[in-house]
Amino acid sequence: MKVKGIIKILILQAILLSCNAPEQNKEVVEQKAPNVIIIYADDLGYGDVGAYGSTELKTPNIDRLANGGMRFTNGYASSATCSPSRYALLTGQYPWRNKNAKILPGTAPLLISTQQMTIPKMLKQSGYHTGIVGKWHLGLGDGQVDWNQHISPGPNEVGFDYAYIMAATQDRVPTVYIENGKVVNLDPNDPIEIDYSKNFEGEPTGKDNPELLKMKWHHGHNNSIVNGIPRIGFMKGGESAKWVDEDMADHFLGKAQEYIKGHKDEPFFLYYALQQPHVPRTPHPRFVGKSGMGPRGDVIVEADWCIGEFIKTLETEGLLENTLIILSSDNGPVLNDGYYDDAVEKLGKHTPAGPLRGGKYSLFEAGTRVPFITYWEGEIQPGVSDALVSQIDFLASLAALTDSDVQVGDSQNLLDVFKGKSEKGRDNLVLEATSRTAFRKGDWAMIPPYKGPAVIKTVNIEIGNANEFQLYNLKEDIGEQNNLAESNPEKLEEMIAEFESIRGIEYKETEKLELK
Ligand code: NG6
Ligand code: CA
Repeated sequence: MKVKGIIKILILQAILLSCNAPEQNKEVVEQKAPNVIIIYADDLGYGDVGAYGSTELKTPNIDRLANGGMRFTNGYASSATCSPSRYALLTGQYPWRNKNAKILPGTAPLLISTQQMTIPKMLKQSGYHTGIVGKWHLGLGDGQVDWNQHISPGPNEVGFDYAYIMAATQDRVPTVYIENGKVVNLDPNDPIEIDYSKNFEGEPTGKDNPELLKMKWHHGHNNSIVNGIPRIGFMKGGESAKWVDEDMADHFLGKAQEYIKGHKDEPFFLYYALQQPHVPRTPHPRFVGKSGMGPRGDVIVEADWCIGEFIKTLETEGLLENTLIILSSDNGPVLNDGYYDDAVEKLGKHTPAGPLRGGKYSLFEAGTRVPFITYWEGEIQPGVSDALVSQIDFLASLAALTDSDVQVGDSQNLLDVFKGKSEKGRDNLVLEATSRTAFRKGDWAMIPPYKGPAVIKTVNIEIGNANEFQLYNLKEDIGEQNNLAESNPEKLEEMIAEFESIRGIEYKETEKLELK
């Protein structure tokens, strides 16, 4: 059924029925176009979820979605870091097409052009109300933001009717919530100043004032101190607007619940971008100690609880049967990402990457292959799919769902795959990690040679750099242990040729990034 058509009919019916009995109105509401919700975790690994094999860490609410919907075993984020993945998710464009699509500081200008097509823009055209609650990390303003004025352009200018966000990450300043371009609870007599290059005179820092810290930094993260946690970047003022880290999960959950309650009578799109389990990991006290794995495990338990509460709200509002829920993560897992928080020490037998090699920042599979679930009560039958799918495909697929004619280059319409009606996913996919790219096609993964260290020592993750080509058969060797580049030159040639043609480069020109 055509959604625009449905909406027109509904408006007509609503006018005709407006003076009739409430029962008839209810019927109208039930017929409305399906709501779309993307729940997006931050740094949640392929192996961090029960339905994906975790036995040590329990995620019953994510499992409920996975086991009651489609669970994808070959579902990918577009990048092994946050901003590029989020850019690709919302725009349907590969992040490597945009040279600025890198991990952004809190002062970065808006990464998405206001001219670009995005999921919320497209859905708005089809009559949806659109909202974002949670982590943004796609830049704000034009590079010269005054945090005390209306901040723009931002999410509202790229398609979101409603935005309640943190600007960048929990470890970056400004550590405040921003609602539709305005810092929440800001006292005009205590203006916010932000600088990523130098401190404000007299302000303590993580580096110089260890006595003020309740969480210690391991690498980076030694600039301004907020709530006893040292951050990236310097901040002054805005005392009354600062978030309470331990309350953030509840806070975003509350806003997400408010949003769906407030928009249940019209088709809506909600991008609910959780901040967990990214650093600094600050579980609410009621989750402390719940996982036995320290804060990283505890915030995953907390995130799972939030998802459960959120689903309950959909249920009690009668929305579950008319809502497509997509759940995924922006990149793979990392343990020590810059703070001493026992993530390594208390890991025990848990394997955040599952059987995959690498993690966040990596061109190996664990960088980008993530939990990937679609759920729609009554519409999607429970199942497991091995089809190759990417978050970049949401735009074209949601366009198909809502009968929009919007098309964006890299995004493919995989609606039938996401609904479990087809196993035919993408033919191939370019993977990105810290400005390097690799190629997945069929069962094969190919990583070109890159200079730089094989392991980022601070985070202890193998990122895929090597002097030679790497070629892995993921069906036989999901852990990428057996490099077949030499023994299978034909396959290698084929992969390189296709990779080059999609990337529009010749292999010799591939940037060889020096990593620090
Ligand atoms: C890195 C940070 C890391 C994390 C990451 C962004 C340091 C040393 N490391 O630069 O802690 O914030 O950026 O993560 O500062 S992401 O998931 O948002 O991409
Ligand atoms: Ca992330």
